[in-house]
Amino acid sequence: MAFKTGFLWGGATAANQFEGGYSEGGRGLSVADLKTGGDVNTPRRFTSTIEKETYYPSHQAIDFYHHHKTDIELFGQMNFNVFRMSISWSRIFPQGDELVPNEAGLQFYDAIIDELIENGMTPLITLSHFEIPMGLVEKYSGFSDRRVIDMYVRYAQTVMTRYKDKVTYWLTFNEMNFGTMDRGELTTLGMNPKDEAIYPNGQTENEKVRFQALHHALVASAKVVKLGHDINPDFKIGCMICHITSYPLTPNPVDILEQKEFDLRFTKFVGDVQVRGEYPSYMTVYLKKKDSFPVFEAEDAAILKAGTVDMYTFSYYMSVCITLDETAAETNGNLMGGKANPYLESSEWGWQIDPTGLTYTLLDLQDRYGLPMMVVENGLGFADELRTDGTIIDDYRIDYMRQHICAMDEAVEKGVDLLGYTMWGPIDLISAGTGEMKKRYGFIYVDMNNDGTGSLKRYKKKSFDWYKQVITSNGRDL
Ligand code: P53
Repeated sequence: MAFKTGFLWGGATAANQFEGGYSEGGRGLSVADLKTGGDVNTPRRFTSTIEKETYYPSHQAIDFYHHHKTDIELFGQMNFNVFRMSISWSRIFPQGDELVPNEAGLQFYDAIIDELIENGMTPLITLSHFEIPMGLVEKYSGFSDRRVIDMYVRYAQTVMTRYKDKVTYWLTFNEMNFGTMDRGELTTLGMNPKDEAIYPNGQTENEKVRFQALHHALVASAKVVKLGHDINPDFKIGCMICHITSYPLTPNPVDILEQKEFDLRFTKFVGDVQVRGEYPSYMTVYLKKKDSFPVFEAEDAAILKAGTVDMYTFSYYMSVCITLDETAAETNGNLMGGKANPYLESSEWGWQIDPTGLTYTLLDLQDRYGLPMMVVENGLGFADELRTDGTIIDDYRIDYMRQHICAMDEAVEKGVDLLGYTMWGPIDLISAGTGEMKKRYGFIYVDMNNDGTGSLKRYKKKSFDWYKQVITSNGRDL
């Protein structure tokens, strides 16, 4: 087995899917608090104000807010040495444009970070995981307004300074490449669907403004990488890319080319900017042709160059097939739009399980960037069953993870520089895609239903002891 000594093993979470306590401790509303529940066939809705009779999963989430001490102890029992979490921006700057942070919000994270460290974990912090304060959405339409760069930088400066001696690993934005798709404009970039200046006459998408907003977020990310290094030169700051690995469905050269373009425009573009510090020509030309290339201020090129990341981190759940053949079969409910691969099985949510694709992806990324990497999300969403005797026998999850850990091992054997692995949702939490509770990833079961009812009691699944043994043996005992 090839994992290096000190390899980081743990789990990953996001505040809006996990924390709850949405109105406690002076916290302001975030965009995630206005997203309703849904399911594999029903998209989540965004409501501009909170509707009385509607259930919003982020408000309580799994109530880590009131369970953090015991939840963190459970992670410690599995011997995690890293824990990925996000800070809720609106807990620190409730409206987003204040000059002074909310001390109660900072004190909440003081406690969390200290508990993690006491339980043997180094924190890995995402500054923005699918959320932005609603104040910034309403007043500025998020990153479409250049002034929001400074607000993000102020927020980052506040937390990076406060935790400079306790936190080494930081990620600027979660899966920022969703900003290249019309799905990313609200959660990541904060563009207000009610903004008539962006969406006149009932228009629901505005590519030109979206790429301008994404550009501002890329500038903000680069500024924060530079700032972080000034605050503590030992900081390791990463990009975080939704790595949808794709294959051509057939050897027809037109499919090969189509796949290449999907890979570059959706999967690689944002990471290319964050690693290399400039826009790649394939994207510049593509956007200019569509009149969607963003306005660069005089200093932007230099900012992007000065703020390149130290590590490449990404999520990996599945792969998809790409073809020009519109009649090719799709996978059920898969929001990514790729086609079905006849060699792979899918989860209930249509995500095609592909461990070999993880080895392939790590080799591809090593070759492209030569940077240290971390797989910061991976896992299997499954409708687990809590038996009457309080057990959950999740052998399917153990199988999924075993195969993906073997795939990482193979990549490391082949020369990939892998720093760590934080599987998604070590404790069951709210699904980002569907807002359901039913799509569970954890080693720890949370007794809660899709509508938020349930005791919130925590139960260890069979995979709990299995993962502990994996960590204790540094990936040898699978
Ligand atoms: P859920 C789609 C495709 C790949 C990753 O997703 C994705 C998504 C968004 O649904 O997001 C990441 O909960 C994201 C997490 C999210 C996790 O994948 O839809 O960073 O917030 O929960 C799993 O099953």
